[in-house]
Amino acid sequence: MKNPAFIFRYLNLWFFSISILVSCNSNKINPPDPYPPLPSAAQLQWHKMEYYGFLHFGLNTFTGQEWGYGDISPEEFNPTDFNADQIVGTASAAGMKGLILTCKHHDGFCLWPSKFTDYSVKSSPWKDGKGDVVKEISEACTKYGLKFGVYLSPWDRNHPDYGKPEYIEYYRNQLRELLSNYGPVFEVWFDGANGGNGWYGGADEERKIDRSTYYDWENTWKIVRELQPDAVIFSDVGPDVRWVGNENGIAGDPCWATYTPVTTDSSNPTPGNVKYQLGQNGTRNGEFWMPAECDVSIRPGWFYHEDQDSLVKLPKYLLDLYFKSVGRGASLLLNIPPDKRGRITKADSSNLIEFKLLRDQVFKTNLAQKAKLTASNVRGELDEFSPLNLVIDDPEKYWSTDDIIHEPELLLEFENMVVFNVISLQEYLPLGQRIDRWAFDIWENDQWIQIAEETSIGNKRLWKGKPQTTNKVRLRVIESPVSPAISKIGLFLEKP
Ligand code: FUL
Repeated sequence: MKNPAFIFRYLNLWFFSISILVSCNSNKINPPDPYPPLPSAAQLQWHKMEYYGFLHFGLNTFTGQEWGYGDISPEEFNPTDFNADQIVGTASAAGMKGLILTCKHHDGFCLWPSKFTDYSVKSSPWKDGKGDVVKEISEACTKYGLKFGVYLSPWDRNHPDYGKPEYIEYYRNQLRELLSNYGPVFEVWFDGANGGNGWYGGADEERKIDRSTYYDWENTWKIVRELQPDAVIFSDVGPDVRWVGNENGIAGDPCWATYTPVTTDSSNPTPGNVKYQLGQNGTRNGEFWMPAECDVSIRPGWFYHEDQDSLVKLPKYLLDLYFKSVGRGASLLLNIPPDKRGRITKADSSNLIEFKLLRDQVFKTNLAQKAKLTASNVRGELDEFSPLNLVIDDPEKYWSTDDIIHEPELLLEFENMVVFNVISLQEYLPLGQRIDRWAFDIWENDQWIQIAEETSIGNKRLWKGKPQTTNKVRLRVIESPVSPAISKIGLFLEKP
């Protein structure tokens, strides 16, 4: 019989070698370490939506105002032919993934029969005071497969207690009502306009509030977390989605998904109290994952006004906005206000559908799918991180490199010449926003010609230029603090 000490040593050595092998191997197959800050599960779901609609509807629709003072009688609210199916069906046909409804705008009028005020649809002649716009729109969203979101204006120019602590109680009660009774909500929209003159139950005066403390946002937002944990919270300062800092539908370039909100003084950044212009670009390596949303109206006003029927944004213009919002890693929140009937007008719906057809035309054929894809480096030389992942229909797959390779190249070779003028790139967001800068070359007259050099990618980067004819293109990551993780590449041709 062998010496037990020898057997023990032998076994030890054996285990040691196996563990080295396993650890080498697992080093290789591990995905890259995430590069924080990182998106939450709710933010990742929201990123996928990219394009959704806004519905501004209420007393202003009937009075021609944009910011009602809070003194208009609920009797004025009387849509003659309200049709939630027509509104939501139009948004659905336009390719929108959700709708956010102004359940209460600054005038304080509620589109649902709130238990906490009479200043609502229940005091209107519409459906003899038995109607509920929030219910009808949210149910139609479920029917058409759209997500539903709510806008509850923090500023209320009707409420007698606005400016006092009692109003916060009222506001939170309303928030609870909306988040409890109308099914799943994907986004809760908190506006930054608050405080100023108003009716305030007849006081008819100016009421200023301390924007950094009055709403005690931390605790108000807790209600959203509690009642709708899958929803994202939008405001000038997120915490999940930030205002892009303008109402033109255009993100900055670059537009980082990360952001550190700051104020001009030492106060706490809150909605209405932040250097909002910084939201356009965000903050590279900022403190929070807080991507931008670009809100814009299809018309000059947020509410429907008949005299703006000839000023509806044109399909080509909307496509341009799409490139400058979604194409810069942000989302596009396009307002389509129902008219006095309670329907989307013809002018708006035909431009929306035309805009959808334009997008379909551009993104129908991804030429990159015809290419042979090779990369200067593939993480661990494993299929799991292969560049082939860039053209398959699986959002969980991506191309990545070994940890020490930060600036790799990707080659796309075609059997025949291709013509494209749009490049689309997407990063694999669960691992953070990793890439700082990239360039794109085409092969022409036996040499590489650079056609693009850009910065942020994030959820999506769309580049558009002149039509390029070639049989070989190259993506170069030229600045990145870590190994990149890219999930999609697209080459498209937008026809003139
Ligand atoms: C702004 C509001 O004051 C406008 O009326 C509109 O609702 C827009 C979306 O947000 O801050």
